[in-house]
Amino acid sequence: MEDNVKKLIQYSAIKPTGSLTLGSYLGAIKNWCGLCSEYSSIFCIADMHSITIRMDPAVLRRNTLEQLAYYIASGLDPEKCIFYIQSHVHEHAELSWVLGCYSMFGELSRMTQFKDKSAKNADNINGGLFTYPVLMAADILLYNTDIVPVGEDQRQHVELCRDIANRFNGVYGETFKLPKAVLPKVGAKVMSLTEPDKKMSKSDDSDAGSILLKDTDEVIMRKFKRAVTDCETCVRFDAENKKGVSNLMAIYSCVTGKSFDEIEREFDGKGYGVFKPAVGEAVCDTLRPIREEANRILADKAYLESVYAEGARKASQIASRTLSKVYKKVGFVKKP
Ligand code: ATP
Ligand code: LTN
Repeated sequence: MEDNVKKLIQYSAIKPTGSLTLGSYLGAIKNWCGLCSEYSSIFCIADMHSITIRMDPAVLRRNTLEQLAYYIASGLDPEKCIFYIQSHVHEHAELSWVLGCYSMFGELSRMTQFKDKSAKNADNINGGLFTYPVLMAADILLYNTDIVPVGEDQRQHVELCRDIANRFNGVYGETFKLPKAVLPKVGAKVMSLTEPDKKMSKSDDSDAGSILLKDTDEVIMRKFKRAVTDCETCVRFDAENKKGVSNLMAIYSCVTGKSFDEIEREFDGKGYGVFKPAVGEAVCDTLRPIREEANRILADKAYLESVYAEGARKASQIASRTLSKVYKKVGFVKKP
């Protein structure tokens, strides 16, 4: 019965530029899991987006498989979701070209991620970095996506995707659905443990501020014990003046489900020497089963291959329909 009711579609992706972090998990993957029962779910490993920075080919290949293993280990079910690797579905590159012709130089120049990454990689400000959001719009629009669960940093790209889709629809008539970004209430921007005014990121030069999903309990505990706080001793949420502590509270809230009030009460009079290891332990308890399951899945290459082969087949079916519609609308002669 339930299968006859057409569900709305959630679509998201992560680029395999490094090992997934607690930020990617709390900001994106955890939210995907929660939405799975309500939405048809499609999750991509955006390997094409990864080469906007220089990647060692062997590392990119390893990260790609590792990321798929972590998707599954986090609780996403390959029987119910489509998982695929972006470069396996050629329609992404093709729709991206078309959408590039409906994206404006000015709007692409204004993207915060482009400005940040350009400043960070001043010797490699390539065309791919600039048109990155166009490929991302193609990813989303190929699948008639309704919602895109992402972290705060990707909100701007989803907004741009809507603008591009709207512009195209304005010229050619209703073609694309307009997708909406969906952010978690807490955890949409997990900050670095060592520099709490910077986002926790998988491509950071040093990983001292980032918790990697593959970190052992020991490493996780060490990183939390060294987390930057402030010179007070009270556990109180104040995102302006107590960035480090507020970030730790947000993490603790995400992994325990406790509210900020409850957390303040729990650590009343206890100080950071008690608070920081408690956050570390709660994070270990959340990540340990995921890490163990990911390692088990990663050892079974044949299983992983069957998942991404089947995913590419299903994704291509949907993507090719959308691309044909677009090619027709813009006036390309149908291939005999
Ligand atoms: P990179 O360092 O290569 O730019 P990243 O670590 O910033 O990568 P992405 O691959 O860009 O992570 O993001 C994957 C998903 O996780 C996106 O939806 C993004 O919004 C979310 N995300 C990443 N980092 C965080 C974070 N620190 N807090 C919340 N969400 C995050
Ligand atoms: N740019 C995103 C990754 C990404 C994505 C997408 C997210 C690529 N294509 C489509 C949502 C929908 C990032 O996390 N940096």
